[in-house]
Amino acid sequence: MTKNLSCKIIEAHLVAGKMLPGEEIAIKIDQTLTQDATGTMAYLQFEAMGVPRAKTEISVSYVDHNTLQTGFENADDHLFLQTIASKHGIYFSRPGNGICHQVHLERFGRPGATLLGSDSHTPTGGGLGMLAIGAGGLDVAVAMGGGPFHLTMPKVINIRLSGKLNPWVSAKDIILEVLRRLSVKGGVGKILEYGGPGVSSLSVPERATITNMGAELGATSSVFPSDEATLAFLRAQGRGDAWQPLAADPEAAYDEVIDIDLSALEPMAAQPHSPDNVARIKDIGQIKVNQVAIGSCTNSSYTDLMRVSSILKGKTVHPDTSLVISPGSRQVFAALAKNGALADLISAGARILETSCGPCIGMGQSPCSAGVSVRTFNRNFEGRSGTADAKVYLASPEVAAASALTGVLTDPRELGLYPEVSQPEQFLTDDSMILPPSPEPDKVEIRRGPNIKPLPVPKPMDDSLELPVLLKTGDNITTDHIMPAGSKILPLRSNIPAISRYVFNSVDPEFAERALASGGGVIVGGLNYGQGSSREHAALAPMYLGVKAVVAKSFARIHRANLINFGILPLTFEDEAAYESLQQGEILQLAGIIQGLQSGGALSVINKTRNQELKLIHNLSPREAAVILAGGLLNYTKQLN
Ligand code: MIC
Ligand code: SF4
Repeated sequence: MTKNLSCKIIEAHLVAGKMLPGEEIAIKIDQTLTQDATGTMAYLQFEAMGVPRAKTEISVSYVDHNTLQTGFENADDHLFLQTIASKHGIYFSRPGNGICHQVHLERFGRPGATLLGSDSHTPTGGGLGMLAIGAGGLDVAVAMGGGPFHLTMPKVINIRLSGKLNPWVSAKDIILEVLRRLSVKGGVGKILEYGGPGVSSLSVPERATITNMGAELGATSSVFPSDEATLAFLRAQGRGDAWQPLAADPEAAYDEVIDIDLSALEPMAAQPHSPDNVARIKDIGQIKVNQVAIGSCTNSSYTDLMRVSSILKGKTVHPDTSLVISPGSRQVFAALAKNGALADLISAGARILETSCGPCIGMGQSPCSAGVSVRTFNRNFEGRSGTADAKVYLASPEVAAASALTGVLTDPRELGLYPEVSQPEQFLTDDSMILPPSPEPDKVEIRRGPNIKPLPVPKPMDDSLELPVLLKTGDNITTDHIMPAGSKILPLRSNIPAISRYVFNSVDPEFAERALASGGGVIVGGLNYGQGSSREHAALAPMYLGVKAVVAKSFARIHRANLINFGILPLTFEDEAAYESLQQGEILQLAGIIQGLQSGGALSVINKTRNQELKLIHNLSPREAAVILAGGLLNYTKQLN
């Protein structure tokens, strides 16, 4: 039988279930990654499971998010992460070594492997032909302990690329085109598998820009074949032996095919406040730009930054525009320093930041009030930059660099000749900032600063509940709405009682107080509830405040899984019209929950305020229902052992 590439990788790792779209399957995980903002919880959970050493082929703990040390919290968390990694057989990538996805691509990823990461942009690894999936920290902890990863078997969509990109049009424009066509909900329940004659012209870092932003479509993963370009990249990393060729069989079947002619694409941007609000730069027009930020796990490879430096060389950024650059990895940073490109960037007036997520997650460099910021990043959700009324446009490094020079949003084709930049034969590899685990784990003492608070664990689900609707939201609520990030709140990631005070802070600052005062409740959401990040804090903190169920029109994949992992019921409406009538403050009565969950299907709920029946669907697999009833995945896993 002819098979597509995604099914081949899944089949080679299948532990349970049937590979039919919509069915629950379980796959073996070869590699894991965590970053610091989700990692502290993931390792506390791993520790609670009592497994002495990670059982994967390789597990890596990165520090890249919380690097602005404005108090003791982040530094304490780094020490905790370093020591717990050393003790439990996990590699530790030190702060300053780079953004997890970029470094993992450079140093650890391999075609054909499965990678589970506690960050939604883990599918970046798909650029190398691996099946890389983002998940909550608890799922990653289970995978480190040797457990399989459960997911709904996705549909596989073939994105067939033909033609070749024109000068000044780049990988970012390809994924912006996919977002324009499919929207931020368009990838839910799907793997986007790239193929076609256009693939061979794209390097691994370009492919990684595309798979990275598959997260913005809500896709389970995105994957490219492994070919000569993959081999060239791995050889340049001194890892040619990790290569194997991988591709879909000729005539492989797909659930859907989408054609994109690369030669027809033009420079584009995603306009505020959604990554799918895409238009051509020439149609958006020359709006004034206050800030340009270049970097993030989407666009900070060697070739991206070399192109930026060639564009800026010998010129000066516009006097009204601030340009900040954060290289994606120490490898990239060192190469720019060595070949003089860094000097060109500095001379042009760029403000150079350390290699980390930085402004992408609001860790500094917030734009001015009502400012326009053009960013090479992947998310432009309202307020994420740290400035509530800023307007963020997502665009390629070429558009960003051109706009930094002119001070207005600029189609880079106006700049003339496109600078030729190629991938080096050999990257500057140096793994001295990646610490291997200790050969004497018994001697390692785990350092726990006062910021590390014990992990709250939910109670088993009650059979009946009577709860108020604490909040009603619209469509496409992001995890940045539910659990905001930024330099003030991120340092509290290992302190759930403290961080829970900020749940829904930008939507309704009184939410946390109201939830605590009512002893818990229900959240009502629209379509694609919980899109965006993998942060399990968006489930863990509401759980701490007493949220027992979220009733929404539909859910984003990772957030739904996180709700279940922390014992919160994700419910949908049998009839979406019921969403309209449900209001904040109304009291819902759920009865016969245990039987309702075990028997599958619908739950009967009474809206006591209106004295009306409400039909809600749970769609939980038997395993998921058992997890909820046990009070979350940690309790469930303990019950099994
Ligand atoms: C993000 O881009 O939103 C983050 C910060 O990387 C998150 C993870 C987190 O919240 O820690 C993600 O994408 O999963
Ligand atoms: Fe970091 Fe931004 Fe990438 Fe998230 S999207 S991992 S915050 S660079």
